[in-house]
Amino acid sequence: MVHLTCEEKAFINSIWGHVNVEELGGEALGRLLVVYPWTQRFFDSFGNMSSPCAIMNNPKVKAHGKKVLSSLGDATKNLDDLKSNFAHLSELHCDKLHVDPENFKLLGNVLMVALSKTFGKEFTPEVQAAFQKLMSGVANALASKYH
Ligand code: HEG
Repeated sequence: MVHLTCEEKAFINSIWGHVNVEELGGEALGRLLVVYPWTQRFFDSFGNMSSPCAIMNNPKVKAHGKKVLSSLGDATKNLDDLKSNFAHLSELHCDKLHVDPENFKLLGNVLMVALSKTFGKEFTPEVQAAFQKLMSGVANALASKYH
């Protein structure tokens, strides 16, 4: 289980206060699909993903990215109990969507890049460290109902 310090929580909340979930979500999910192309198979209803440009401009990618990031935003309000926060989504990803939990870590990777691109200098190493910890907690929580 991860434990976030008060300072780490403050870093996360101050960045999150300036996040545009649609923009950052589209950037992160788009990068997931471009950088790790096998993840595209979960989204075969999303239409044109024939090139990086098509993926990054695909409105369904943006819409789904927004969904994912909004759910992360909810988690930032519940940082001490990520496991119960994500219990339902863990069941969904395991039983219905059959998403291999390894992919949650990949989403963490691309989110770091998207955050760095968006926040530039503000995304300092210690802010990144807080987000890495958050995403490792999220990945664990999302994997917790797998069987
Ligand atoms: Mg998942 C649906 C959150 C990673 C594949 N994901 C969803 C939904 C949420 C969510 C909130 C909508 C649930 C609903 O409709 O009730 N996902 C979420 C988070 C993370 C994540 C917070 C973070 C780490 N998801 C993730 C990854 C994949 C994936 C890495 C696959 C590579 N999610 C996935 C699929 C759906 C969702 C295929 C259903 C999409 C649809 O058809 O609407």
